[in-house]
Amino acid sequence: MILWVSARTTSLAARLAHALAGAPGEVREISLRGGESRTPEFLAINPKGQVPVLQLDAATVTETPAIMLALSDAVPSARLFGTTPAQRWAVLEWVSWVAWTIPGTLVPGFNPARFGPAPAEHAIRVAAIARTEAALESAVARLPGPWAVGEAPTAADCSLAMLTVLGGFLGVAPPEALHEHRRRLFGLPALHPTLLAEGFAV
Ligand SMILES: N[C@@H](CCC(=O)N[C@@H](CS)C(=O)NCC(=O)O)C(=O)O
Repeated sequence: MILWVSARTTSLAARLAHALAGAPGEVREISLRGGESRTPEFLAINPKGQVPVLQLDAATVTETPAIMLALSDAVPSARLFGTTPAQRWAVLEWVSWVAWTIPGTLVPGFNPARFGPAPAEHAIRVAAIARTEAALESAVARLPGPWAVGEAPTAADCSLAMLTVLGGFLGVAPPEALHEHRRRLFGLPALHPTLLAEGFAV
């Protein structure tokens, strides 16, 4: 399998899940700033021109929730979606919520010019920051314990940690419980090579 990513983007969640699962294959990084998601070669892999993308022998999978499921199917022993049907639904709920929250809540803050005329840009950014803070607080209220679902880290934790990283890029510090949650996840030795490759100190 090949997982295509770009450092410090939403692809971090899938990349963390890939590492958490100890999935085989390789991770290939492209530079979005360098326009590498728009090359004919990359568009042939993902016509949407986005990362993450997971290339398997059987299929090419895009969209983070689907990639998380494919990783879980590839390495069932990693239990990326927990151990029971209810846990599977709960993990998918978290992963989907994070995937939806990014464009609906954070993205206008990163690129306000796309969402309104120049005089409105500051207000768009301020509103995005407020929505991000509210989203993170709502996640704290739903966090049942050390991990998002069950007694062990799952794909849900990878998505949640990625959300706090992106929030940080907007200048939103995670609430203490999410900061602690991310520290717990990032403390797992299996994730350290990935974190180093993404430029985090471990
Ligand atoms: N819905 C997709 C969103 C993926 C996405 O937005 N990827 C961005 C990176 S943050 C991207 O590749 N953008 C292409 C570009 O900026 O050229 C998912 O959940 O995987």
